[in-house]
Amino acid sequence: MGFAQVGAESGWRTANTISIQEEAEAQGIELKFTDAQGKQENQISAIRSYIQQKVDVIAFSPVVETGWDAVLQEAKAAGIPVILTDRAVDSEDTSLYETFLGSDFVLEGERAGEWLVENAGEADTNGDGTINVIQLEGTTGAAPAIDRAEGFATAIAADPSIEVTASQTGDFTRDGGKQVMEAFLQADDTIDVVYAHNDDMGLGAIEAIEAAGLEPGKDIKIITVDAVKDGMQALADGKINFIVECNPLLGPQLMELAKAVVAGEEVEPRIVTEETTFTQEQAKEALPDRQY
Ligand code: GYE
Repeated sequence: MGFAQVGAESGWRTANTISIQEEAEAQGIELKFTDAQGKQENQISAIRSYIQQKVDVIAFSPVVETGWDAVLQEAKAAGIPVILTDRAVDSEDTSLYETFLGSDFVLEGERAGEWLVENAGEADTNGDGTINVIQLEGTTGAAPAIDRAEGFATAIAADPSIEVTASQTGDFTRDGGKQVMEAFLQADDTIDVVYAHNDDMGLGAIEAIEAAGLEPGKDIKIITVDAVKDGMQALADGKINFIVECNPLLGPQLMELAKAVVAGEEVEPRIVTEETTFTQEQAKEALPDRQY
């Protein structure tokens, strides 16, 4: 298997990489692994090199949604099956890949927004009747950034007092979240809620909020996605208010799918990962057994 990974931008990504590497070894699959450092052109050249090396199967997690048709056509022409994992491509020709294994990111965004609608009263931290939300977006053009924004917007439309007043990318990194949040805090003193597309950006925002002399989780409510250990710890500590889970442990299912595809078996075109959500109380219970 040739696997073209996005990079090492977050705790989620690290857990995902470990899951893939460990499971390949456990199942006796020879894994050629590359880290694209967040760049689509690096992923494309990794995929081209896997085609040249005539691997049996290519799997990858596309950095962004668009711009994959040419390289996927090359793989198809070479007779090498492709499996998409974690993130999707927007190619109209679905014969370019065998299956897509990963989360429903729109649903994740909806779950984040629904929690806010249900907890709108307590989220209005300055009591002015409107709930001003700052959105920290994932990587521009990435499926989870696009879909988590869309799902959230759909859910909060149920309550006209909730409004996303500013939205900017923090590139799914802790540093990115911190920097964007610092700028937002300087420009606006009416922020009630931060909705971060992943835990790492939320954790960066916490640093910025504390540096500004405010209390994260109280003065400003924080909602994130992923539920990696550091995020869950911050949730249990009361600094994050709600986390929507996104499961990175895709290795076992990916390797099973790869074997089936290489054996010429039909596989389901879309396999959705099962996920849950966590409140502060639930995080305290779940933390001791959390694997990642
Ligand atoms: O939520 C984020 C990571 O594609 C689901 O990418 C993944 C996202 C995940 O960097 O932390």
